[in-house]
Amino acid sequence: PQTLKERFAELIPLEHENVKAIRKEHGHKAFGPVTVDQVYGGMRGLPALLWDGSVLDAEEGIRFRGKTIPECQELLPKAPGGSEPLPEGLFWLLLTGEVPTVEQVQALSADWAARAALPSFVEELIDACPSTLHPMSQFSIAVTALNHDSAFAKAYQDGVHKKEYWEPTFEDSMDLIAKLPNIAGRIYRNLFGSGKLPAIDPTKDYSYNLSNLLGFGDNQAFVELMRLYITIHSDHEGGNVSAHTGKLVGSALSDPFLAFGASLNGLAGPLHGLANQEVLIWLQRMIKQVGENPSDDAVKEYIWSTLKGGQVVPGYGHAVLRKTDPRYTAQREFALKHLPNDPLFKLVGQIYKLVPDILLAAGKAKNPWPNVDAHSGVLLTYYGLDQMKFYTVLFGVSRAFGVAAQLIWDRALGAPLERPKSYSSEHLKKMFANR
Ligand code: AMX
Repeated sequence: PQTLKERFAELIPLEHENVKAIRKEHGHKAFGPVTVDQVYGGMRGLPALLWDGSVLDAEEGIRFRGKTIPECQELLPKAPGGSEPLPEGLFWLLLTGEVPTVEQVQALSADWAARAALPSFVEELIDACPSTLHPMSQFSIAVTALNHDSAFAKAYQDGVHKKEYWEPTFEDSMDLIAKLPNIAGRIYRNLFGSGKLPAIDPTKDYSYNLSNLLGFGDNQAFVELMRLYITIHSDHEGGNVSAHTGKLVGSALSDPFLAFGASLNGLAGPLHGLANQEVLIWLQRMIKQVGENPSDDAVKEYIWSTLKGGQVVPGYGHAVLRKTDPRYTAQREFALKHLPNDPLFKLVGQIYKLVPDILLAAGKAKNPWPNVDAHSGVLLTYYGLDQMKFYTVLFGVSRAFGVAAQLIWDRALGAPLERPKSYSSEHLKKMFANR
């Protein structure tokens, strides 16, 4: 069967034509006004980026190449005996817009397994990190260091033609994704696990190998969780901090390792990917304060105390979404299937009933509903991965899929250096004084 690289190469000229036609017909048209408030307000709602893998609708949530999460769960190839989509298939979908065959997905699993080994100096770098260094910082260090062997950086130094940028970017992106399980597994074992890191099994899929490196390879349900987890965390259109950072840094022709290392540093912030860690810390504090089976009133009081303390309720709210995140719903359904009676899952369900009304009553958050991070930690905890400092690393493994797919397209389409215009407050005052 055709490889991903062969299929992608066929799509490049078609997409060049597509973009040319769009720009010819619509290039001069305006989205609407840009307000001064948007400049001060974190550019919320500002249309400014091209991102092909996924688009986020405020009400409906994410679609990967036009497909909802339930559609991906139905259409993408599964592992033998599994019912969750293989992230390999999702990567194919993100890059090509097409659903791959089972054989194509198997070939991708084998390709990634073959690329998975880390340079020994990167292993030593990870091993040299103090156990007090946050796993996300260790992750970022390791990914950045992979730039040592970047095909893109080398090709650029060798004077590669612009038209060929996509090819070493594709190779680097495949290497990047392939090496993440060994990085994540090594960090996890150094910090929390015991025993030697097992070898990658070249006959198994990516999520099995990741699970096995973390010490959960024997647990079929955990492996299934990883397949779902990596699929749903992969991409959330282009404006979120990790995706946008990767695209921005890549636009300077920094290679995919440097670009994605930067993404990880953004993902490590508590308002973005670190929220999955924060949710678990918040839940544990709640249990300590109100006990294991708290009344609704006790939970409400705890939520209010968070808000009154000038803190956010982690896992709730979103910059774009205005309804319950379908990534939350997918994880809730997984929990209903695999751990319906888990006390922590029940607590998360109880909180889901109480937080939105409180956030609405508090009157600030534009979206009172849960996002992806409100649920992921509870599932991991159930299977014994209860070291919450590690949670954002798993988010990072997944986010590489979305960022890498766009980096490859950006280099294939000759995306220019990003350079928006900024103003000082003094300048803005003068500009708008008489308008
Ligand atoms: N708890 C308390 N206050 C909240 C809140 C929450 N969950 N969500 C929003 N607010 C507050 C904001 O802090 C802001 O307060 P301010 O006016 O005093 O600055 C006000 O409501 C308006 O904010 P907004 O327009 O609704 O949200 P935003 O687009 O500025 O921010 C987000 C979005 C996600 C950062 C915010 O909802 C938040 O902090 N949520 C909690 C952290 C979290 O779960 N992050 C993960 C998001 C998903 C992800 O990236 N992984």
